[in-house]
Order: sequence, then C-alpha cells, then structure tokens
Amino acid sequence: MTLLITGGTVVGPSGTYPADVLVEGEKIAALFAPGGGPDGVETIDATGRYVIPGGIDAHTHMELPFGGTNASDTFDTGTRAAAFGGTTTIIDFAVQRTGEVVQDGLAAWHAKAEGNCHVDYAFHMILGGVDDDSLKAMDQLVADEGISSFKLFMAYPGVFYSDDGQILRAMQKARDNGAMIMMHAENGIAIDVLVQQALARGETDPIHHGLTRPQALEAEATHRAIRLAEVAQDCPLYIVHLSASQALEQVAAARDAGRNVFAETCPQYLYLTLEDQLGAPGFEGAKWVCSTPLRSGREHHHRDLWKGLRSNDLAIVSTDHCPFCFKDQKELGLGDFSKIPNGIGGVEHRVDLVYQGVVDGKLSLERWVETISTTPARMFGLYPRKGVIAPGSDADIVLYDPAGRTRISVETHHMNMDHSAYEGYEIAGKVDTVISRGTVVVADGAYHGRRGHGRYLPRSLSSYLV
Ligand code: DUC
Ligand code: ZN
Ligand code: ZN
Repeated sequence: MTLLITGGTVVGPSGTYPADVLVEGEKIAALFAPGGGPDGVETIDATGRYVIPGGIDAHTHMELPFGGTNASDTFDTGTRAAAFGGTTTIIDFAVQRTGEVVQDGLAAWHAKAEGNCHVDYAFHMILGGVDDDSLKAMDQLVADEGISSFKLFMAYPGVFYSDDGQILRAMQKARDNGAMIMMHAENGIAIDVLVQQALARGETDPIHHGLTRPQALEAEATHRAIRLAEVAQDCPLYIVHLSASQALEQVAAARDAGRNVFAETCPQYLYLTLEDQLGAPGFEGAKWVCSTPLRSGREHHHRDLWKGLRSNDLAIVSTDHCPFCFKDQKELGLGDFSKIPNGIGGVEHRVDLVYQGVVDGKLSLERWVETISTTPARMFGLYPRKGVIAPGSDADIVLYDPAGRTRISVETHHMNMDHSAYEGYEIAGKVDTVISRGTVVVADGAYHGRRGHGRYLPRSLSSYLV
C-alpha cells in the first residue's frame, strides 16, 4: 500500500521542517518538499501536526513475575496501550532467574510475546546469575539472538542480585563482545538492613519504601558500577531508571571524563514525589512503590533530571513499565511495605509526558524526539531501521497534535491497571495518528491494529560505541 502524509512538520535529529512523507508498504520511501509528492495515492492530511518517528520504550516488563505476582499487562494489552500512546517499539526484559539456563529464560519470553504483540518488540536479557555458563550465553545471545544488552542488579539480594565479582566478570565479557551492561544501581544489601530496621520499628506504610532507599545508596551503587566498568576497560554501561540528583552527578562526572557511561530516567521521576504520591494517606501510596523510588519534592531532583535530559547526561526517557493492580496485587503489602510489588505502569503516557516538557520550556522539540525515539534506537542497535523519518526506515510514524489535549485517567487508559499513576494529569498535546510499519493502528482515538502485527526485532550493537 502507498500512503502520502501531507502538510505536516517533520521533527527529527536533523531538525524540524515541513515535508510530505511517502510510505510504500512497511517502509518510508521518500520525503518531499510540501506538495511535491505523487498524485493519486491515499493521503493523510497532517496539517498542524508534528510528524515524528514512532516512540521506542527501551524499558518495559510485560508479564514479569515479581513480588509474588505477575505484572498485569500481557504483551497483548501492554503493546496495544503502547500503540495508543505513540510508542511503536518496546524493548522488554527477558529474564534468567538464578539457577536457570539463560537460553531457557529467553525462550520463555519469546513464547509469551510471539503472536501477541501489536507493535514491534525486542529484548534485553536480565542475568539473575552470573557464572561460567551465563557468561558463555552472553556471547551466543549477541552473536545469534539479536540481544546486545544485559541487565544486572545491585539490588534485590536473593532475587536478581549480583555481587561485585559477578558484575565485573559480566562487564569484562561485555567489553569483549560489544554488549551494553544495563545496571539497576541501588545498594540492595544496605537497603535490606534499613528495611528490616524500619519494620522492627513498626514503620509499615508505603512511604517507608522510599525512606529505606535513600539517594545515597543509589549514588553509591552508580559510582561503584561506573568504577567497575572502568576496571573492565571501559565496558559500555547504561544506568537504568536513574531517579536522584546525586546519582546523576556520578553519571555526569563519568561522561565529562569521556567514559562509555549512559543513563535513562523515567516520567515518574520527572513528575511525581515521595511526599505527594508515595506518602499519600493510608495504603494509597502503594500505587507508586517502584525501585528506584520516587524522590523528595523538597530536594531538586525534578529540576536536575530535566537539566540532565537537556545536557545529554540523561540520554533517554523510558517508562520501566511494570504495572500491578491495586486490588489483590499492591494489596499484598498491606501492613508491610516490603511486600508491595515494585512497579509503576506508564507505557501509554511517555510520549505525552515528555512532550509536556517541551510545552513547559524544559526541552526542545528535537530533544523530545531524541529522548523518546532516536536515541533509544541508536543506543540499542535499532537505528536507522527505527527512530527516524528517513527513506529506508520502517514506517513507524506518529502524527502529534500540539493543539490537542490529553487527560490521563484510569477511565480512559488502555493499560491493564485498575488505577493510573498520573490520574487527572492534563497534557497540552495529543497523539493523533499512529502508524506501525506502514499500517495505521490508531486514528481519531479508535484502534485499527491487531494482535500479532508486532514482530521481533533482532538488534545490533549500540551505535554509540567506537
Ligand atoms: N523496579 C521496579 O520498580 N519494578 C521492576 C523491577 C525494578 O527494578
Ligand atoms: Zn531495575
Ligand atoms: Zn525495570
């Protein structure tokens, strides 16, 4: 099918300019000066809209078994919600549990996703146990499976935790095979001591989840990860869900020193706070229990994170989409905050929430597109197939209406959650039309996509490495 998108303003890494975009089949075929495209083809009028590459959410957890339950979005419900929000690619985390064969964990993730996704998907691999076998498996996944990034945890002892020796070995392997090490940087051993002490004092409310995970323990782990990567001869390192000013200082210092260190943040750390959300009365705050935790609004985390996005010390905004319903799931932690499943759902709202930063004068239009699409594609080996409006790229295209408005609510969202972390938020801007590999999947607020349209994307190495 041939489709011409006319009258819009293309936004991408090379700037913002009026252009008509020709789509042939699943690919972008050409860009024309306005009015320069062929006649007699199906046309979408994008007048007054931004034409941007489909969003890439580089951090999701569909169906993750965690905290005694499973994340409530399946690949079906979660990728459909992603499409509604202008995200046309997700990179989810396949899981190797401690004692499990890495390839078995990956096969289980393929089985969950295959035939169920509405948009394209790729995988990172969580290593829950670093040993001789999993180190060997890293080479095989990079060479044969299109998986070029591995997540390790300095938190969650007894679940996903790796000690410093394991981390160093995985980093040395990544240095050799070109993979990216993604790090959950929180000192989980120290956090567990604080958690036990808080519970012994009778401090059981959700806010204590945040108070027992102080930013010093995120900054310390971030620093340690950076130094371990240095010992591993500057292994590429990507800090996930960075939430705190002091952790950002560590990343900025490493980047100033020319190191292969990158980081992402998430909308929850740009908008929500420990006091207002996690500290909501009664058990309500459980909705916002996630790790790393929301930070204090009395400090300057929001300001510093937006600045980090401008300066590229923070390269990407991902969601860490890990939804749990309040009823029966978050409620597992009634009377004990440490039993609340960790996670916030937001895959549907990232494109809008970061656009609000443009409206508020905190980010340029181009930086918006970079942080939600182009940089994730480059960081994780999907560029230029994804992340750019250019001939030869997949026709993953979002028409974004700056004059529209988005109101976020559980009443209207499409994620499989019984609450919204952003209930009542109003965004000046709106996802208007979403195209995934040449197929219109969302238009006029209605869904036209289908389960099974989304394909697995084998990835190459990061474009940011020399
Ligand atoms: N943090 C969360 O909040 N949920 C899933 C895993 C993680 O690291
Ligand atoms: Zn994590
Ligand atoms: Zn995560």
